[in-house]
Amino acid sequence: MRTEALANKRFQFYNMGVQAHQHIFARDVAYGLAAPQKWLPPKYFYDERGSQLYEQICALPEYYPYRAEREILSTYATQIHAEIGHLALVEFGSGSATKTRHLLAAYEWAGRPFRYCPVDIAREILWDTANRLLQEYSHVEIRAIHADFAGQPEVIQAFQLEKKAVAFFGSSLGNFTPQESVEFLQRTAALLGPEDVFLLGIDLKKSPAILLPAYDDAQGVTAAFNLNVLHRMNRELGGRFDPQNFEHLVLYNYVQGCIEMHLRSRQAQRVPIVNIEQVVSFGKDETIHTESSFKYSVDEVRDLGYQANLGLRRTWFDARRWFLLALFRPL
Ligand code: AVJ
Repeated sequence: MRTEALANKRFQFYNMGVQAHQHIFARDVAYGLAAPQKWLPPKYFYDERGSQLYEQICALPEYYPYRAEREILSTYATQIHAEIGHLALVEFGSGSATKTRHLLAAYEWAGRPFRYCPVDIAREILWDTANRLLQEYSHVEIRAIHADFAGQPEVIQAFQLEKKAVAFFGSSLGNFTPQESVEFLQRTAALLGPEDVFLLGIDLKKSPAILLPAYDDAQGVTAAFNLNVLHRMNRELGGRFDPQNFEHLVLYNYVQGCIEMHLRSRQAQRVPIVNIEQVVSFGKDETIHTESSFKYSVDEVRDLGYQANLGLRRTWFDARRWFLLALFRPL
C-alpha cells in the first residue's frame, strides 16, 4: 500500500494492489475465455472510457435504477443521516458519487466535520471526485482507496475507523451471484462494530418489459459499454478482437432472476490474444457472458442480510417502488 503525500490535510489517497491489476486481468481473461460458457468479470468494464459510458448510461431515459436511487437519497437524505448519526461514511464503488452527494449534503448541513471514505476500482474518477468534494464541502475529510474490493471488502480496514456506516449503492451487489453476495455481506458484516450500519441500494424485481430496455437502450450506449471490454483486451492484452464482429445481447434469466449481458459472435472466428498466448475460437452466435445483474424482492434482501448476520432495520423506496435502500445493523 502506498499513501500519496498530499499538502491537503483533509485528503488521503491509498493505492492498494493496483500494480498487480494487469497481471490479474490477463489471468481472468485467460480463465474466462477458456470456459465452455465464455465469460468475463463485469468489473473490467470500468476503464476510463467504460466509466464515462456508465455515466452516460445513468442519463439514459431507459436506465431507471440510477434515477430511482437518486430520488431515494435526495428525498430521505435527512432521515438517513439521522438514522446513521454522523458516522464516517465508507462507500464501495463510489464512482462519481453524484447520488451520494445528497447524503453528504445532509452531513455538511449538520455543520460538523465528517469523514467520507470512497473505495473504487476506477482511479481517475475516484481521484477527481475526491478533489471536487473537498472543494464543495468545507466540513468533509476524505480518505480514498483505489482498490478492487469485490473479493475483499477487508480493504476498508486500511481506513482504521472505529465507528462507521458502510454503503454499497448503485445495485452493484447485483453483479455478484447470490452466493457471492452472501459471502461479501458476511465478510463486510465481520468488519462492523455493534453500532455500525450497513446501507444497501439494490434494484428490485420487476417486469422484463421494464428491465430489458434498461440494458438495451435505443441509443446503443449500453451496447458500446458492453463492447468496450473488447477494446480493453485489445489495448491491454494485445487482443485482436474486431468489435464489429460481435453484438450486444441482453436477456432476462427467469430461473436466476437476473439480467444477463452477452457479446455474441456474428460469425465463426478465431481471435488471438497475444499477451496470454491464446487463440480464442468462437462459433457463430457463441457468446461471452459479460455481466449478470441480479434483481431482488424485499424478502430476498432481508434474507440475504440474515445469512450475513445483518438485521434489516429500515427501508426506503422511490415513488414507483422500483428500487430499495435498505439499512442493516449487526445482529
Ligand atoms: C453498475 C451494476 C448497477 O447492473 O445495472 C448498467 C451496470 N450494466 N448497464 C447494473 C450496468 C449495464 C449496473 N451496475
